[in-house]
Amino acid sequence: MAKEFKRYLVTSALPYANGPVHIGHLAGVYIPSDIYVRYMRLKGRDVISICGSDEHGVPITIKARKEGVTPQQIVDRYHNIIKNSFEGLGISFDIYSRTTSPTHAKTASDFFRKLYDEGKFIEKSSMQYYDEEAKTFLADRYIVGTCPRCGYDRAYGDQCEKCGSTLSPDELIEPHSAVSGSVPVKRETKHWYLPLDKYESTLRKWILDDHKEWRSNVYGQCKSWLDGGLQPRAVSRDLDWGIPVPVEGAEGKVLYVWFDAPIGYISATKDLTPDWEKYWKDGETKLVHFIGKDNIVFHCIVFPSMLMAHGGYILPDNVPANEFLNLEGDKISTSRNWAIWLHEYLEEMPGKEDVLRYVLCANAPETKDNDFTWKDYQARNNNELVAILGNFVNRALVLTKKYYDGVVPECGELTDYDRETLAELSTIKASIENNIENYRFREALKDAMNFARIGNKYLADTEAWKLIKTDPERVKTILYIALQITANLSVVIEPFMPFTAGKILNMLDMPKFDWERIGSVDLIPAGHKIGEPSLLFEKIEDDVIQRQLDKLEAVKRANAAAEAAQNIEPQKASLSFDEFGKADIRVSTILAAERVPKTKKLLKLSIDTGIDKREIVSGIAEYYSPEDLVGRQVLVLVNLEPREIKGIESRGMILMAADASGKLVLLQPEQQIVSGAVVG
Ligand code: B3M
Ligand code: ZN
Repeated sequence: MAKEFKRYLVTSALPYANGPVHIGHLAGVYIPSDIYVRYMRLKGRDVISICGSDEHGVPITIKARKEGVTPQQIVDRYHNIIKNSFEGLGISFDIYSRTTSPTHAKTASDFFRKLYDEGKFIEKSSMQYYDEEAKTFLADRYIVGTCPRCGYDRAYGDQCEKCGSTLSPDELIEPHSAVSGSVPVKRETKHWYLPLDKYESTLRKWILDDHKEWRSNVYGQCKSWLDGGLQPRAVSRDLDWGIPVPVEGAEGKVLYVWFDAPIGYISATKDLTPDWEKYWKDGETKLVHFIGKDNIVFHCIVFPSMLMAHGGYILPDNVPANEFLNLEGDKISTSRNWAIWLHEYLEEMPGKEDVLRYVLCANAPETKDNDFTWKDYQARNNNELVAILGNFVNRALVLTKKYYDGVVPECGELTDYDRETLAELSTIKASIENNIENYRFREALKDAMNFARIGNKYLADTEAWKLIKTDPERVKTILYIALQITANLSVVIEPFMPFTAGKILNMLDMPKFDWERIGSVDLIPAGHKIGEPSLLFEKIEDDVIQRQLDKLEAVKRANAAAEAAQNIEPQKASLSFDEFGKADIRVSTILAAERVPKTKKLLKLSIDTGIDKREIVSGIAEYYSPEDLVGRQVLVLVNLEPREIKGIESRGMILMAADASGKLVLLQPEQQIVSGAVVG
């Protein structure tokens, strides 16, 4: 069993306020952290859950520039959307703060100043990219170029989103400014650096020796950073959005967002409680950072180095970072709008908050990247939530209503089978605890669902509906036990599905139970009258899923069109009138069409060109069915030299263009014209 701490400080990565939250964020960070803290609260532990918006940094200023508004307007907008949508999903932070708060400005500024005063930084001038047109230094994402590792031509100065490599602006091939598009020059500028190398040996011991229990993805990433040798890291930027560097002669410079953001955890705690220091400075507090895998180095190496440089703070006990969640086989991407946005989900799927929480936990990318599909969402809802959990609770309550008018019957003598069933519940309790305390939330959820499986099996095996005629006394005990399992369920599923837990309690007409009472058989007393049963979950039909798939399909099309717009072919070499005049293009009518046997793409078309009737073989079978084509008018280059294709003499070419997805589209005269009319 894990060591008990006096109190628990749980942080969840601060989402950038440059866009809404999507299912990738939820599965990676916020669902696991919420399960963890809800469990801790049920255990009666002293726990606080900290989060807030990360409102500084280049992505926010870029978004503001694009929309022609101020960065403040951007962060105000998204802070509210994010905060409300978290609440809508039942994510139960004790505080959801923001890094533009006055408390944070002071905390981050003082933090920097203390390190500065104590000589913990290196001051260094270097040559950095400068945009002469926009008159600004180009930090991080303001500089774009080709990735030296994978060749992606829209990599940023700090990272390539295609291959995931961490980059520095100097590594980019053919760099240009994201502000003006111009080619930048190098200019000298001064910055402050935190010498991470000074903390390397302490970090090595702390992580590699003392925290071998960390997840292998986290441990492995830390090891490879440490083995590669740590370098001093700049903690300031030339930018006009952020917390000003609190030092003389630092005009136009702000704290690097990755210096200020993690301090945001501390300032949010200050805003939550005057007792904040005991959470951050007492060795008996367990600090846990929930993050996505792209944040590992900042939480395991950079922030701990900052805390050590400052002194007085505890270090995290664990950093359970998840891998990534993909969507329908594709990487989730904010810029390509390839995501399911939480605020939209809540609006489009009202009452289905727990379904999403369930699916994202059951399918959480804990040890490897995982895929979210709407079909899987539907199947898990229908086959697991409806068929197992909802079904059991409904049967227990409806039978109680039917046989006893909703009054909990007396428990008679227990059979061996009853005792075995109840014993299983206590075993599972220990397993859930062990799984949650070790950040294995998928396994913990399976355990919790096993309560419902056991309940279903118990009802099926004991067959109350048959016994009611022959042994009504026994049925009382059976339903008494079924109701106790239901009450137990309301506790074990609370961390995962708080809305459903609340509904069950409502139907039982009972207040919340203590976690430690899981496994008890006297949660609801005999004689208590339960409330009205109603269904916990409803089946999700195909049309609901299809609407979501159609929505994603539309995103795909829009992206393909945008991509195609970027890939328009340059104009070909110029052509004389004479040369053009040689091409004989005629309006023609399709008389018949059939597939060319043993091919996928080819159709044989009989064409009336007005001059004659002839055959043309065309590669459009994937886009048009033969019956669609008969009677249509098309444009045909009729004097192209004949070619034999699959044994058919094809005389001419039908004019077409490809749409954004590569699909071929026929070009048709705007109105009916006599076949043979000359085009030109
Ligand atoms: N905002 C990065 C991210 O959302 C960043 C996390 C900050 S946690 C201190 O991936
Ligand atoms: Zn790359």
